[in-house]
Amino acid sequence: MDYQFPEGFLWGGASSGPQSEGGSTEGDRVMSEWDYWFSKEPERFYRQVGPSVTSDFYHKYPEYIEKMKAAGVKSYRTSIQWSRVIRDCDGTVNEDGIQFYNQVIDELIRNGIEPMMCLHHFDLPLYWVEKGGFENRETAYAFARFAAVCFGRFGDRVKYWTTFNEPVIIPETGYLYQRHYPAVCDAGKAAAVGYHVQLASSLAVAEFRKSGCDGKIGIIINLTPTYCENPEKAEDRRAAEILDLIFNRSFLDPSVKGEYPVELKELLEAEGILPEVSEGDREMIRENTVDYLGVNYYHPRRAKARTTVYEGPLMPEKYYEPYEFEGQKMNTSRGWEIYEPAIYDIAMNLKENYGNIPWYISENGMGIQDEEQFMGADGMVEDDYRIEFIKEHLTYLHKAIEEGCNCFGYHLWSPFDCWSWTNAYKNRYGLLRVDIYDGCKITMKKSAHWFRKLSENNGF
Ligand code: BGP
Repeated sequence: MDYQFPEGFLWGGASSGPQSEGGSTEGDRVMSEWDYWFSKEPERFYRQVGPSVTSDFYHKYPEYIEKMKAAGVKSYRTSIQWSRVIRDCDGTVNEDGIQFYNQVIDELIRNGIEPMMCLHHFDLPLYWVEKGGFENRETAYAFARFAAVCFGRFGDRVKYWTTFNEPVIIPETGYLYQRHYPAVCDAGKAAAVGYHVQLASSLAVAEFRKSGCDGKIGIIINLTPTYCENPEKAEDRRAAEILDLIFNRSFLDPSVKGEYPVELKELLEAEGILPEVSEGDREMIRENTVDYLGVNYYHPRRAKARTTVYEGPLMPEKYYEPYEFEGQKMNTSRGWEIYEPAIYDIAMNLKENYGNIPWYISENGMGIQDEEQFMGADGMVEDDYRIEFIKEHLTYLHKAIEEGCNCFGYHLWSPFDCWSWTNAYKNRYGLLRVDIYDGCKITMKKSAHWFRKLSENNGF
């Protein structure tokens, strides 16, 4: 064994409620922003496939759990859909939704799989979208009430909680880059939304502390280490620093340290988009930091100083230009750079600048288009590229652990193929193949067999 991991290391899989469950109208679930957006603008979605079926986990969860276990998955990170558990703005609890998640949690535990529950994975119920979503501060308080219901109903068995998955994506893709609802470009709104999401997270942490649950509460942040083209050039370094502030430190600092970076405040102030802060907010954020972090890592960012004057609406692009270089590895299906050493850099940053907070990889993975082309005669997908991808990332993670970083698990996105926002089923990520158009038949890929050994041996 070349790479042995610490005892008790969690080898897991990550998915989310809206991307796996389907059963979108069952158990009296109400519409979420995704159901709504799809009903209005189906052309935005790859091959016009929406979120109503996804992987059909709602009906097939016992089979998924059994097969995940067979693939060596020891912990399963998913999300509780707010739209399944709470019916309206008044907070009416939907007992059918509670029963569904109770069954899932119990089934996971029965199979020796640790349930890890996230409370928001890009999916706001429509009734809060209609009130302005996170543009409206009220949504933050409603989120905390929903979180309190979940702690009360599931907190006796769920030990790992997280408030948000990739909170920066909410302002980034919904209010700047227009890939999520409401698909507008408005930096002022983006800043306010980001602030309210952080407030919502801190309010939920406060509810968790009050609940008396004996688990831990964290947040899942997608970290994109930012490298500049020429570290000798102050302007290039500055471009990378600004991106780091916007995309990484905007949630990392308040969630872990309880305060925003001064430089970020100055940047927003200079642009005239500093969000309104109400009395008591600062204390709420300062006093309710997280116990641990989930880190989603897919790709880095590459920045250099702008060579031309930026014109157009206020966007991060005002401050940088991306650069490419020879030998840059790409996942061409997804258009993301593959850069494994970044996982080590993330680990060292958390160790040195964030008090060596406990953390785990809550997502890392490789989506491949037309994956059936790699299917052997026996019908098994021979996904050696996925095995290599995992191994190469783990090599750097292992090095960081040897050097004292506090990482306690690795979760692959995803244990099974699932629906992927506007990309629908274009790219497949799973250890388990799901034949979406054949009753969601589930089969093991080569990587599932490999992952089982990885998990059994606690290394490779
Ligand atoms: C993360 C999200 C996941 C998942 C994953 C893969 O950012 O948390 O929900 O979708 O990325 O990305 P994609 O589905 O866009 O290919």
